[in-house]
Amino acid sequence: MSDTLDQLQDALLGDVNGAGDLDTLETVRVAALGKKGRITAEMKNLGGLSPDERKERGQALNKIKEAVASAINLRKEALEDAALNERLQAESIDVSLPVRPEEMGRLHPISQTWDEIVAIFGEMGFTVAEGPDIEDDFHNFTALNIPPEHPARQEHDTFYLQGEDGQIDYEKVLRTHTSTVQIHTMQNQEPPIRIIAPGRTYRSDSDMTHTPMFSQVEALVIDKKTHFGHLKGCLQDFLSAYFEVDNLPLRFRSSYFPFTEPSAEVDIQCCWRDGELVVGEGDDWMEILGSGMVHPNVLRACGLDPDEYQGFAFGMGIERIAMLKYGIPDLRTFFDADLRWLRHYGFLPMEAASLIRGLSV
Ligand code: 2NM
Repeated sequence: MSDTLDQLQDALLGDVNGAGDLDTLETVRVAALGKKGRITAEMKNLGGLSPDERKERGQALNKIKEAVASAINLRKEALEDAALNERLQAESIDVSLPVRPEEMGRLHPISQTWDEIVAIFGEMGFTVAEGPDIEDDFHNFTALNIPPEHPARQEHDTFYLQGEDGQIDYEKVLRTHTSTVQIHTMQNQEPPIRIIAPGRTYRSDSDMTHTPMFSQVEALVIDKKTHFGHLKGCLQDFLSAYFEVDNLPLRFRSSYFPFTEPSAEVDIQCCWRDGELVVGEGDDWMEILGSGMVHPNVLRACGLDPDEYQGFAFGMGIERIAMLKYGIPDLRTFFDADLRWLRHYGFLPMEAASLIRGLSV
């Protein structure tokens, strides 16, 4: 290859590698390989040469052409990579920036209250248990010491499902309480047991203070020596934490449930001030939940020996304790799916319940 062709190749490669952007590179490509480019011009000159010279110089020019073309491709890739990186740099977003406030959704008060309950009992060593919404007669009634013909069955306003023949199937009920989950747990798990069962429950009842679907949380503790004092301590700790009142005064009133003996309803101290409920002060009492020592018949129905094991249980309505804590006056509004209501009573996702940050902000 002659000096001049070497110089031509060096000059063209120098131009290619010196191109600082894609536009410049394209100009360089046209100047070398385009119709009026320098290599193209050299090719045109081959016609005036002897056959031997033409062959030799033609091959040399082809090599230069290939070298320049592949150098252009390499340079193009490098410039495109650089351009992409520059764009990614410019487009990077700070994911720690707050969400635009006007687009923030809200947690429903039931979700918030549910999370608070789970956080408090979680800290106390309880785990969350769940079960199906559709249950059989045994889990919803019989195992809970509510035999057929027991008046409590009427009081529960039970929803039964239809069987395939279109008749009521008394073996398929929408659970009227989450005690069904406690029954499953006692059947399937060796004590010690320490669970809460939050979930949806159903009763055919609808007025100012009742909705056909509502949420409950029930708790169950079973061990060899679990006694009423443990129940009192557990409720004292839970209710004080939930209502954020140190040593919230409680009152245990003797009561009756088929599934517990003895049974007690629990009231919290409160008073009304400017039309608002104040918890932990004054001389009024507000009923908050039902509780008791699990009835020996219930233990037996689940395959536990009442001479070996005993324990306590309690249950409360989640909507009800949400209304009391957050001043929501009407139960039925929980289920209206009214966005204005949700904006007012709902919670920002970042305020999610935890015992570390405090329950409510
Ligand atoms: C309540 C009140 C008192 C309760 C009992 C049981 C079970 F399955 F262990 F027997 N679970 N929940 C119970 C006891 C529920 O709700 C007002």
